[in-house]
Amino acid sequence: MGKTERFSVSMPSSLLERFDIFLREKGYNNRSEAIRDLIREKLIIDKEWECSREEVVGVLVIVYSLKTREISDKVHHHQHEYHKEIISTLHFHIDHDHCLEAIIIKGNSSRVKHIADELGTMKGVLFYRLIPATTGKFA
Ligand code: NI
Repeated sequence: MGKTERFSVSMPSSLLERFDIFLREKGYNNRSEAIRDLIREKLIIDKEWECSREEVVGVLVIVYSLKTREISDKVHHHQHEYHKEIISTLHFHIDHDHCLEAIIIKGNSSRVKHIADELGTMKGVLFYRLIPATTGKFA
């Protein structure tokens, strides 16, 4: 880490109260540590992932309902189409009718996003979120 600088921040006290609750819940020792992490995440990690010319890795989480006809087969076949990019899939049976999958995708960021959007917007998929993963080497 290079030189450290101090600055002051103004915000409504109601927002600061919520921030302090967040700190306690997450186990941060002080506000500076939490602010540094939030800024790193927003400015550096997301940006690094988006702009990287190298391969990136993302974890796509999807939840789907088995009540949608042939959804399992469709989700499964779709992943075979991207077998070069999809490294691994964890399948979890949430309850009688719902499955969750955590799908690890590797490639350039636009390709990873494209694959995630295709899977996430399939009929019967109730929830999807792509988590950009990074080594944080520029943070
Ligand atoms: Ni299942």
